[in-house]
Amino acid sequence: MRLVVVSNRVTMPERGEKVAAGGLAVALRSALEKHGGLWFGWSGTTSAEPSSRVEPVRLGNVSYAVVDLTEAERQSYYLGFSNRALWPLMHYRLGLTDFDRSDYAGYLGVNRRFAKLLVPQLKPDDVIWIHDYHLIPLAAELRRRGVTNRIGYFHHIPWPSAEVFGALPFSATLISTMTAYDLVGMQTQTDADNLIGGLVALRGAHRDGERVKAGPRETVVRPFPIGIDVESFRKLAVASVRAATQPIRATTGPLGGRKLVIGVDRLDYSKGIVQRLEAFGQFLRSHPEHRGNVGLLQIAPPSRSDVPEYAELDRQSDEVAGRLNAALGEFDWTPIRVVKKAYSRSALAGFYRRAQVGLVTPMRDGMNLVAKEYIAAQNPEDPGVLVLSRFAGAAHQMGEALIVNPYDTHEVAEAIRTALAMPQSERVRRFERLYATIAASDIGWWTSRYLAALTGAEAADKLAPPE
Ligand code: ADQ
Repeated sequence: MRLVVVSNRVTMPERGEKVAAGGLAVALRSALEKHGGLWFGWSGTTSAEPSSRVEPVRLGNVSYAVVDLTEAERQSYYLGFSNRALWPLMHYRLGLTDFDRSDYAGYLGVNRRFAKLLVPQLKPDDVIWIHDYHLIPLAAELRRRGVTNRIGYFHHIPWPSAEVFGALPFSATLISTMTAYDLVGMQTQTDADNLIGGLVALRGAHRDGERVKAGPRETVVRPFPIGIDVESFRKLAVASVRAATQPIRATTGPLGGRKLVIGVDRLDYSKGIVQRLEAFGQFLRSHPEHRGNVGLLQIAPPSRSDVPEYAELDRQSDEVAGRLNAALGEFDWTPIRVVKKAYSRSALAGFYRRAQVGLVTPMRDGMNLVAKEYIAAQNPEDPGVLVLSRFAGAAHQMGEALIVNPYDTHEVAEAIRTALAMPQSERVRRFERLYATIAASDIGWWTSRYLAALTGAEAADKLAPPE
């Protein structure tokens, strides 16, 4: 078999594009190298004319085929329907959803064009693996053009209940395109149940366990919780903890004596950054004995800055951090540092290892890889404590973290206090279980388990997620 991966963005090594070590792009690339394959998607750039054909570039065992979008397509398909309608909707933020019919038309148009350009590249025994919400209708478009290959989809973000999803105009039409897939992978069982529930409620589909049928094809919907490359991230953390100490002195004090609480997220409203800053302020107000002894380092590189809701969040996080620092800081201690830039994997790994508390408190998140990275980076003899939102997919696997409701500022504040006071023996006990879980379901396990299910190579009972 040959593997064909389709994703919104394609990172091409020959363009010198950086791929996060251990990240999804690396895992997909290594699966492609193993099987030999094609990676198809948007180049990330726009051009005046839409691409009318693609010319794959072969590098080693993998060919890359990229399509340029027009600026109008970037606006409607990417910024508009994907990121102002589907993203907030899938994260249960109906109030932020901006539905525009012309954006929806642009979204369908790009999916149609992707299908048209991909079909001539396909071979009869190709297995096609499509990624994420930008490309939901792609399999239906490929089927319309006569493609009968196995086609799988993985949804990286949450899938809401039918009640929420049904608020989207054309929701029944869009959800029914999911039945063009042979296999749909979700991050959690809840997401899988929500999608199946939506197909039953909005399309009258028939459900039999993980199998759902609304037309000629039966689709399997199953959770495949995504992981990280635990072993290489652990090594990175060991190697870079010393180098990380110098740049974070501003938060930990000149002698490094202060404790460090860390948050790392793309600047996105789903990540609960503003609520987290408020919770840290609440913690310092309720427990003044900690003032001067602990600092929060929030790393938050801006993303999707062209979308107005993201620009507003940028402003809001500055405002809240400034207000709390002015109210609670001292001449020699700044409680919160917000740093809005991306760091190398090794710098991040070192920061995680230096932090006594990892604060991962999204309001809603598909999985959240930062939770797994934080655990992978810890020193097993003296590990830090993970405070984790119950609304992150990761909470379904990582129950030994301190699980919190991110909407409850008081609860998050108390969890920070508990984490800072936790005895070493309990920290070690929790860490060991968490590490074992993320190591057993790392990124290599995820890729091979998904592909085994898609190609029908492994018996279903061998594919159960680890406890
Ligand atoms: P994201 O929403 O991007 O991913 P997440 O899973 O946390 O969220 O992954 C973010 C990645 O970016 C992590 O690897 C993190 O280390 C990195 N990162 C964050 N800030 C950084 C910084 N300042 N510098 C460098 N790197 C930084 C989507 C879904 C998630 C799902 C993933 C994978 O929203 O729920 O877990 O896909 O499926």
